Amino acid sequence: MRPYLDLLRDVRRHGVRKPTRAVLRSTGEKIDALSVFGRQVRFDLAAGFPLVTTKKVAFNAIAHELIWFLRGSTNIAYLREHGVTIWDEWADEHGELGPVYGKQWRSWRGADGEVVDQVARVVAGIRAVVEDPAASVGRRLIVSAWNPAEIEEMALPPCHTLFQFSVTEGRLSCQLYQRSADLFLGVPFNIASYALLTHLVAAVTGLEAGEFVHTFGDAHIYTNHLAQVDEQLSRDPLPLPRIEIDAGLRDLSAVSREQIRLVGYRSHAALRGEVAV
Ligand code: UFP
Repeated sequence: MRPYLDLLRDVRRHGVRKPTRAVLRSTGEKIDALSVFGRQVRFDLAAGFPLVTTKKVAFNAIAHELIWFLRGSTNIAYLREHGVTIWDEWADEHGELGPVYGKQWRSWRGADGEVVDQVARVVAGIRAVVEDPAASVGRRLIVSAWNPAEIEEMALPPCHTLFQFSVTEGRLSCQLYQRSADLFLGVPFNIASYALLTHLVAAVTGLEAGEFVHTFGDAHIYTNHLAQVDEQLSRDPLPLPRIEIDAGLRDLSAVSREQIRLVGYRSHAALRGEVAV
């Protein structure tokens, strides 16, 4: 997890202190962040599954959230059933979040009423590239969650905004553009989520997982997380775990938690930090 820790150190040292719109829920206090604009890190997925080891990260919540996105859901009922609370703060009294990731990924509404399943299209596109490396979709394998016409209706404008796949010599790579990144609390989740997505898409298209490339807009550390970040940076990373995907997986809409196994995850102790909302 060196690339993540190097980025954390970079922003801790060189981030510019800025006011933000975020407040601490406990006190209502406005919170500043140390911030940089524009960074990129990359993870070779053959070298291990990039789950942060310098603190304990809740992989189960990450896996369930991704399954929930892939089902196209925007209601927290599925997450609640599985004890995942990460979206609770944003949901209305019926558990609805508005047209967030699941809606945009699986049923983007076009201007003429056409409904676009971006995930199904991208999987079909990857299969076309496997058949023919010169297929016209090869450099167009994109899923966008940033739907400008629907941003106002979303509980939170998408942080992980757009991702692109690339097929090279039997390996599937994925690059994410993340417009805004809470490096201490959000990013360990985001890295693991997209690494897992890359493994899942590779599994249903008969490819090996290649690289996960993570590109950032505003990458920041909230000032209420500085002590935890310093503690984390004092810890030595441990060997990475592996991920195993059930060989029978065919349909991304029907992935179950049991088809995903995290093997050999060892980490330092959890580090708590209050989320800025
Ligand atoms: N954030 C992440 N990753 C996520 C997510 C949110 O880092 O997956 F949903 C953080 C980034 C930022 C805040 O600190 O949440 C969103 O605030 P804003 O919309 O002002 O960028």
